[in-house]
Amino acid sequence: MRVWILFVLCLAASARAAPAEEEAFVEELVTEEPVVEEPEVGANPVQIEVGEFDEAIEIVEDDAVENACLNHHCKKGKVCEVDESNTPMCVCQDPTTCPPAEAEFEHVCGTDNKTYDSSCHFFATKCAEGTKKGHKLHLDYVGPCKFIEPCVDSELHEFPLRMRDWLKNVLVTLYERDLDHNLLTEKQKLRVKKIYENEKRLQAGDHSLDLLAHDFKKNYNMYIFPVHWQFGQLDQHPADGYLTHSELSPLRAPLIPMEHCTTRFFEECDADSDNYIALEEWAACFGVKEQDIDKELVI
Ligand SMILES: *[C@@H]1O[C@H](CO)[C@@H](O)[C@H](O)[C@H]1NC(C)=O
Ligand SMILES: [Ca+2]
Ligand SMILES: [Ca+2]
Repeated sequence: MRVWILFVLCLAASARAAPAEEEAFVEELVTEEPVVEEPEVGANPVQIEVGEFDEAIEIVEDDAVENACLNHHCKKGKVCEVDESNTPMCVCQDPTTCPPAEAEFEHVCGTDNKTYDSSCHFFATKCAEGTKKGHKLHLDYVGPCKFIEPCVDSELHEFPLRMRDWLKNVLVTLYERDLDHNLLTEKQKLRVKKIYENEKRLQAGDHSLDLLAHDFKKNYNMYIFPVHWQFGQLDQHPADGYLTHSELSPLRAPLIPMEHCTTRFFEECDADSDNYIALEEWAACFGVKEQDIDKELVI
């Protein structure tokens, strides 16, 4: 549980810091070199063509190349290159140009159940595959691929019990720490204040599933906002009321190795199987009643 909480603290902080990143995934979790701006030595055709003695020209062209790509942002898996007329464009990154992974935790597992050295290697491969076959390769989870136990029905029902309790605790923790960090907006703070100050609130701890189920019935109202809040945290690329696979990734990918029901839970959450999780589907998965689903709470 503790790991979960730390993890979402990071998530919340980074979501507020960089709300407009294109690929929603782990940029924050797997630290990566900013690969975009600096072309590899030797990979730049201009440098190769320039003769030994044309040093002055080389410098001028080099500057121009750098500048053209400087403010040209490419999404994950792509790098900026310039064509003959010095126009910057994003092309698939060669996976061999990715920095080598230094530890196993940098590995990621794709939905093809193949282990990739790092998310850089993964996204570079995904980019290349996309143009070849158009098949949908996604990042599945953080860490090397491993055997994940099938999730049985009884376990599946436990997942939302823990997750709801955890979301509520995460918000209360954010609220407590907010003085220094500005982790919540004013609107969010008003909502969490009510939960925080409620004396009947179940304090954070390792609770039995029976107690969690009982508390959900008794203090149902306290869980409505946390469920909406998490949806809003994820629904940002774009914020359209639907979660795509990559929007869900920041939550899902680190969770799968710890909670083997994660995949099945989110699959079944997409009740109409259109590959998007709508707010209504999300809320229903977490036991929020239809009449309590409120777009205004996604703040
Ligand atoms: C995925 O790969 C891991 C490790 O190579 C293996 O143990 C596991 O059974 C595979 N899972 C599936 C669904 O094939
Ligand atoms: Ca969205
Ligand atoms: Ca759906």
